[in-house]
Formats: sequence, C-alpha cells, structure tokens
Amino acid sequence: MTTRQTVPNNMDAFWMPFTANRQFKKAPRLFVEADGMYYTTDDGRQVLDGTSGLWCCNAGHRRPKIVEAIAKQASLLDYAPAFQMGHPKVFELAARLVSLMPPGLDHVFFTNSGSESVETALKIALAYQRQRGEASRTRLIGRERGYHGVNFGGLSVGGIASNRKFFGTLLAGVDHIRHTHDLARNAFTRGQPAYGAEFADDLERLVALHDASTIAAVIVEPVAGSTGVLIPPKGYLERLRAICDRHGILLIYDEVITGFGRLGAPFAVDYYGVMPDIVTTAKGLTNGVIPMGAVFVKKEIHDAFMTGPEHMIELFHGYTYSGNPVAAAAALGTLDTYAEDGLLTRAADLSSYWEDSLHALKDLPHVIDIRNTGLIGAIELEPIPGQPTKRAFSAFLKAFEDGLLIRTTGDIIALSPPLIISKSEIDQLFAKLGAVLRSLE
Ligand code: PXG
Repeated sequence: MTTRQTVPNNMDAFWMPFTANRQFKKAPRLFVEADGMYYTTDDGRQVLDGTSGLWCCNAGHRRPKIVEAIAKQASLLDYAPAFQMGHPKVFELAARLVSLMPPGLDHVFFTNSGSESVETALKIALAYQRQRGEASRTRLIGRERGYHGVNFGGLSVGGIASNRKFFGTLLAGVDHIRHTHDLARNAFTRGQPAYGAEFADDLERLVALHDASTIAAVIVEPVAGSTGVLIPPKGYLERLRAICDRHGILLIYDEVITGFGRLGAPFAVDYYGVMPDIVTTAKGLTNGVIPMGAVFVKKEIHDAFMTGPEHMIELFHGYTYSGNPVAAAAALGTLDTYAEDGLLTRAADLSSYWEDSLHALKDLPHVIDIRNTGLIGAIELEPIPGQPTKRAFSAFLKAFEDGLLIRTTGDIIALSPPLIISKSEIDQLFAKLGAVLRSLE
C-alpha cells in the first residue's frame, strides 16, 4: 500500500527566505497544487490566491499556454549559451516586449529576477553616464521605504531598515529621497493621493547637497509594493521627471510589481503617462512560472554603447541564464495568455468594483488606512502596542486557515490577486478578509 506523503519528514535542511523559519516548521503551510485562482494545500483545502503568489502569477495558475510552451521548448532546445550565441525565442520575446512599451523604450536586457533587473539597471545607468562623458556621475539615489530586491545595489538604494541593517555599509555614494506616505493628509484615499507632489522636491535637496554632476540616476517604484502599497501622490512622478531632466539625472522605474497589467495598463509607464529612462521588470513577465527579468532601456542609452570596434563586447554585464530558452518560451506563453484574456488592461475594468469592496472594510476594528490602485489594495492596521507586525501576521495566519492567501508587511495587509479574478471571487475575498479582521485582537 502506498500513501502519498506531502509533508516532508524533515524540514530542517531548507533555510527558508524571508520566513519565520521556526514558526513555519512547527506548523507548516504547504501548497501542493494550483489552478486558476486557487491553491490546494497538502491537506486538500482550497485557498483563494489574494496575492498572485508573490505578486507574480498575474494570469492565475497552471495556464495551459505557458505549461505547453515550457514543455515544448525544453524538449527542443533546453539551453543555449547566452554570451556570443543566441536562439530565436529570445529575440522574438524582446521584440514582443518592446511593442508593449511606449515608443522610446526600445531595447531589453534579460535577467533572472527582480533583484538582478535592478542591479542591471543601476549598472547600465552608471556605465551610460561614463559613456556619454559624464563619468563623475557615480551617485545612485533611492527612496525611503523603497524595495528593490536583496542584492547589494538594490539594498543600497532600497529604504527598508530591516533589510539593510545587517549587511554593513552597502554601496558607497548612495542617498535617498523621502518616502511619500502621509497618513495624516491622505488616509482612506481611493487611487492617487491628493497631497504630496512636493515630496519629489526632496531630490532638489540632494542635488544641492551633492551637486547634479555627481548623480547618475534615481530609482523609484511607481507604486511601492513591498513596503505596504504606497501610491504616488498626484503630480509626484511628473515633478520627479522634471527635476531629473533639469539636472541630467536618469529616472529608473522599478516595475517588478506594477509591470504586466497590475494597474490596469501594461506598465506604470502607460498608466501614469510619465516616461522614465529605464524600466526594470520580472515577476509577471513569466507569470512567475520560470524565473526571468527584463530591463527596458531607452534607445539613446543603448545606442551610446554601440560604438568602437564591432568585434568588441559593448557592455561587460550578463548572466548565464540571460534569455534562457525555457524562460523565454514561458514568457511568450505568458504574453499569449495575457493577450487572449485581455489581462494587461483587465484591472482597469475591475478596479472600481475592487475599490468599493475594499473600502467597505473601512470601519472594521484596528483599520487606520485603506488604499488602492488597479488590482492592488492595502489595509493598514493599528499595531498592537509594543508588538509591531503581530496583528497583521495573525491576520495572515487566520486568513490562511480560512482559505485566503494574503501578504503582510509590518502591520499592513497587501492584496494583489491574479488579474483573472471574477466579481464573485472579489466578494468572496473580502467576505473572508472582513471576518478575519473582525476576529482580530
Ligand atoms: N523590485 C521590486 C519593486 C520588487 O517588488 C524586487 C525588485 C526583487 O525581485 P526578486 O525577483 O529578486 O525577488 C521586488 C520583489 C511582497 C514581496 O510581498 C515583494 C517582492 C518579493 C517578495 C515579496 O511585498 N518584490
């Protein structure tokens, strides 16, 4: 007789990322299958995916076009060297991706994650400034509460103390503009907050301090995700762009979360109508199925490197798996799925229903703010005095028991369901979440 064992005998060996390891291993939460909007746990329960995995499964789970594309590619060409060699799928993918962006962001560099996309963008920015004769522009500017992955460049420009404090002095020459969160003026805003465009002027302060001739680039998430869904105040991105232009500073958007339809347009670039010079993506690029990232770069930046002898490498940067054939096939299958289901703009149709359902939780206990854009929502809870994060973590555990997957960061609950969600599934999500919030201490 065989019994299928889904809980491993020994969980010690795996040091889990960004996880309370000891808590988890005492009471493991395991998914064994997924389909559409739902995960299945090892004990056979259905869990509604309120977070698209980790903001990545924008088309929902186990989508046939993606599964087939991966299987076919693996059986045809499993791997091709990424340096000095190529394969057709990656060129097809780059052309498809560029066609989704507004004209100008014409070139794509492939990576394997959001973190690597960020490192790539920062390195291209520095190298470009040198290439155009501005080699003194070596500073990188991030923003408080920014999240740009976990590698040293991204950590350095990132603005989350708990992620940074263990890891020494990080990159030299980095500074940060202030964050845009302003609960006092903007609590319970639907969409873009009315107040805070002037927070962009903080970049002028850093220009005055360091001088523009030392600054290469500024990187921001158009909507900060990991730090608890901070939506740009009206006029903020416009103002940041104008200051960058005034001082010859490149503007990098980290669209690892906002890319691929999350806001109701293919990218935040379209949604906010403010053009950056470089855009980082990952996650939704392959629907989370195979690791892959892509960095979009303006033509002028790319072209500045296309000089010198033709046999010479133009940019000394790349990864063994840049444009991996199976990942490229997964991305093409993902783009086909997005196109077939109209997912890159579907959030725009659903966002007012989503918004109303979310804001209906306004009067529940401990709720101090609710904010939303596209198919993103956040509920900020009053922390338990002396025990920050505990209230939201309890909500996460309770929601999981009740068949709903949410994410929490600090005492903020973040929601970002697959873009295939139906109105009745939105109802179900908020009914479950409402019950969880009512039950909290
Ligand atoms: N930039 C941004 C804006 C991100 O959100 C990264 C870079 C790094 O991507 P990789 O693929 O290296 O993890 C991210 C990742 C959450 C959560 O729940 C967010 C991320 C990852 C895991 C959880 O907020 N964002």
